[in-house]
Amino acid sequence: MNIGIVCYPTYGGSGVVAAELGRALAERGHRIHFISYALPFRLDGFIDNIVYHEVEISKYPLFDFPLYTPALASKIVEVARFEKLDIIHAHYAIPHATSAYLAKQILGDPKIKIITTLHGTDITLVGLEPSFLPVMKFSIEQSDGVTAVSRFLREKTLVNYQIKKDIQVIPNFVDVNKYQRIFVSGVRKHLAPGDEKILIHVSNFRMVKRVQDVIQIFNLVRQKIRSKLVLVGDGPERSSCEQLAHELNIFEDVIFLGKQIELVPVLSAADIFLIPSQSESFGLSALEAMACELPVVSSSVGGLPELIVHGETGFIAEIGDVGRMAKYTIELLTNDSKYKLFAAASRRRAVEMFNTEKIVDQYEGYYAQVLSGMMIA
Ligand code: GMT
Repeated sequence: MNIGIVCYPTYGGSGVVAAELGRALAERGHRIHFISYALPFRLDGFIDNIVYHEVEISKYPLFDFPLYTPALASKIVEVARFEKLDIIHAHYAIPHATSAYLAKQILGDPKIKIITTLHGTDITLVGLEPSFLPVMKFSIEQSDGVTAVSRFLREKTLVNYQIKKDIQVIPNFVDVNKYQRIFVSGVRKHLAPGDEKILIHVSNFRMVKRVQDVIQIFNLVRQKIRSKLVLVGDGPERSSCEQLAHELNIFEDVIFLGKQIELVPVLSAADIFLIPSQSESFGLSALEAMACELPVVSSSVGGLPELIVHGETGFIAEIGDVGRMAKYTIELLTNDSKYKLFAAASRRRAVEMFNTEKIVDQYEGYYAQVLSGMMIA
């Protein structure tokens, strides 16, 4: 198949999923055309069957705001015509599903199908703003196929947008060969020179991630267990998190690593992954941690309970209940045999339920279904 993948190129779950899906499909012999304003960050180097098409945005003085939606639509039209695309797969609905719809109208070819994959904040946060809602609802309804990364997100979409459409749940996935616990000499020693336990969190430091809760959990844990907190990523809340670590007088034990391209060595050095989010449609970062044998302690929101099995691969607590999350973390870190069971179960669940091959099979099957027109309206 010839598939156009439209996605955000920056750090963040939806871009990662789009890039890894494109890579896996290319390995299966499909011809993949990435369409974005920059090269997706996981796609460096030459990869057979993958081509990148950059969207150029004109900076005419009259335009106070960049006109990305029409520029993207024009690029999709161009790529679809020249490369004879069968499918345009939009990851993250805003504005990709809208540009794809516009492109399809211009192309006027009913054989080209649009599939939109909903990732989370496109539905739960940004898309609900009155300035976007009618366009979002319309763009989702007009897609030939729609997938969501969790059952939670499917339900939210149907209810919030009052859409009567069959939405297929296809969960996120992880390359379990790449994401596995490795020993990298020096990383653990560097992060925890006194052989302390290591708690880790990876995110884009947006409000929705509640990184302050991560610090509060750590503050309670370190009163009982010699430990360090490693924070990976960057974003709007980083400064206030640094401030909080200072206020709590624990800054020396909190290591802000900033953005990291290679996560496996850092995850492999850690003991527990924390994700106390306010909203999380799936939690790809938690899945990557599980593949590296990390038990996860999380909030009970969104798609997290579909990923984490409470009492088996980790623990789940009410949103904001830092005391309980700290208690669970301490319980795991002070009971070695329990910890080993949880670590092994995390890896097993990632391998059995969320490995790349299994989930890419589901996407391929869904593409075939949409192309054959066998969709429920
Ligand atoms: O919140 C993020 O980490 C970024 C955001 C994105 O679009 O890149 O992530 C969303 O999509 C990811 C991939 O499907 C999911 O794993 C995240 O749970 C989801 N984020 C939220 O729902 C807040």
